[in-house]
Amino acid sequence: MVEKLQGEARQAAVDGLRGWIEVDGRDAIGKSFRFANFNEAFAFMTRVALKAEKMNHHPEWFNVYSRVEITLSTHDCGGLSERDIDLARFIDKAAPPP
Ligand code: HBI
Repeated sequence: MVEKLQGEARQAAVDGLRGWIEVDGRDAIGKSFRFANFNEAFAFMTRVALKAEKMNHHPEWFNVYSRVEITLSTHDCGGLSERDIDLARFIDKAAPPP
């Protein structure tokens, strides 16, 4: 069973990330990414998808052309877990700097 991050541990974990914000109305974090074009956006999504499969932990996401919006939450615990934090860190590394 995955442990849900709560209280100060949750706050510290989210504060340690770069630009991830609380999602309204649910226990999740989100971030929006913008790329030069669809090709760059999809290459990024491919890097994240391969990592997600390896982790068996998957993002919720939405893509239109060069924009990718990502929500991270752990369904198995009904909230945020260390898996979301790990995936968020990877995602930030997988996105070329603006
Ligand atoms: N991805 N975000 C997220 N949260 C989960 O709880 C999760 C997942 N991918 C696979 C997965 N859980 C499996 O453990 C099964 O629950 C499908």
